[in-house]
Amino acid sequence: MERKWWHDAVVYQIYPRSFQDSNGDGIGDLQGIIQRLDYLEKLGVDVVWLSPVYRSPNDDNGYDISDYQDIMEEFGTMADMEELIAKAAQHGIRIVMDLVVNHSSDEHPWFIEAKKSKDNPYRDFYIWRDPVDGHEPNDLTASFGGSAWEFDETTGQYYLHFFSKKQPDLNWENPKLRQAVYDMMNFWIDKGIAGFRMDVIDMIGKKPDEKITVNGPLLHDYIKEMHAKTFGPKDLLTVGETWSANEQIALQYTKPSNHELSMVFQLFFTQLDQYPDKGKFFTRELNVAGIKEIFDRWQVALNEQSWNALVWENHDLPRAISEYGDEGAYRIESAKMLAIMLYMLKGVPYIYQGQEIGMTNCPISDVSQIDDIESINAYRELTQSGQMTKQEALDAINKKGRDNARTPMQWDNSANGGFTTGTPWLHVNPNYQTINVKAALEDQDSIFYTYQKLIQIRKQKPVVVYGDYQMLTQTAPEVYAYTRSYQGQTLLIVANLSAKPQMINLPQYGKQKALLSNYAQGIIDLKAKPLKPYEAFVIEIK
Ligand code: TEU
Ligand code: CA
Repeated sequence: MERKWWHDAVVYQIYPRSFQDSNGDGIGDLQGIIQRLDYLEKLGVDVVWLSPVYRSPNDDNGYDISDYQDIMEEFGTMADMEELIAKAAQHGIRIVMDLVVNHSSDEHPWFIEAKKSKDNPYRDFYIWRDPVDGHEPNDLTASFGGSAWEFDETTGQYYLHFFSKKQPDLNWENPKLRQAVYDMMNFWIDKGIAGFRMDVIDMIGKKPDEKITVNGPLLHDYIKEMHAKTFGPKDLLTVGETWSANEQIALQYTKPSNHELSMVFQLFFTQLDQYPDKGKFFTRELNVAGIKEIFDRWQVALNEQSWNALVWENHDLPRAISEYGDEGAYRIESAKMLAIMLYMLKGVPYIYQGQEIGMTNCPISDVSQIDDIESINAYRELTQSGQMTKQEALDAINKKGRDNARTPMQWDNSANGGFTTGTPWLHVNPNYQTINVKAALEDQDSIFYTYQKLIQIRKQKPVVVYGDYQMLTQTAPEVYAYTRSYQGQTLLIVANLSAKPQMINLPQYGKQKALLSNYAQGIIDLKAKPLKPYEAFVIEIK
């Protein structure tokens, strides 16, 4: 496969609202990110993916855009954005923007115009339908609860919104809308960004009358057109958020010969503690062995034909330690295991802010403490429908709610974790006193240095980026062991995914030293080697 600059890149996702406040208003901003570029360079990341920084009424914290070509006032100005791009480059860091074009904000001028009349030039930038027997056109529902159709009094029609009613879906069947999106993308490409993360891009081919919401018939045509008219002729990184993509569909998006995207996120592991036919707030015991099965399947499926995106956390997901590791006695060991297991696989690592210092979920005790519209609506729907008691709904939100990932970055043990000198827009996790960047940098055995070392190994050893992947099958279901091999060099990675002691028996590898481990290791004898809870290590086979 033709080599690309991003093949050996490491991406760090910043949720700007919660990263660093520079002016004391309690809200993170672009100047705050600029202040922290030294830290990102120390960690060793090459790319920063910024969650949306465009003008927005913040109904969905920036994923509802009212001006794609201007900066949200709370975050700063376009001059700040241009300064960030330039200063990041001085630190060897490129900026990837979040492309949110399945929908806009209802405060975008396009929608304000479209609402005025049925024959407004912008009417067909959105999806309008007549009532049927005085009701919604059909029973499509929105991700944040309720119907996907909102009635507009002015013109007596419904408009489609798969997220909040302040996020009207854009009509991709309209070539004028598509061209307006491409013009906006080229505006940002001309500013020197390095690519796009594409928000729910699997939805832009929707056919609402046939109730097709994802993977619509023209989806890949639209992406090929976008590729040709914007990033394709450039050497940019593009990654799709495609909840509905299995491995086969992922290949359709990402095989270079298809001229679509560089990568898509595999997010199936997020459902390992959920039911197949219920929403994310109905959870059950985590299927630990399923972690190995899913990651192995995607490694094998994409191996030589495409490129994986390796992710545990983002701004929508619970903290990985809380979900797949242990917040208690084994917090540090489990955090390191999750990093070693994931980031030695083949693909581009994506690290979400705070993951590298072992931040955890932040439970709340009252619904008034919730910020996220998804959780607020879910709490109301789950309790009013009688599906859950108030406590059960709070427990579910504490486990899977998106605010868990959005509490402010914990920089030190000063007030508000050093995030702001003002009142933070969202509560800071009280454990900032002990879990913070300052403490991590002062502790050579911290989770931070495991992440830094994993990135260093990736930079020093081409086997990590280009090596063939092979899972070892003769291990317990909750032990994930695999090799990476390239030009005569072999790495062996072993991870006990569970809180239980396990055993591995790999006599073929004899006695070896660990390149990296989450426990102190002497010489490791791979024959009948006991594994402690969450024990993980990387061995360079000699
Ligand atoms: O998320 C897509 C999405 O569907 C998520 O809301 C996810 O389904 C849910 O959080 C369960 O995990 C993208 C953005 O990442 C998210 O922040 C936005 O709210 C959403 O699209 C709308 O733009
Ligand atoms: Ca601020």
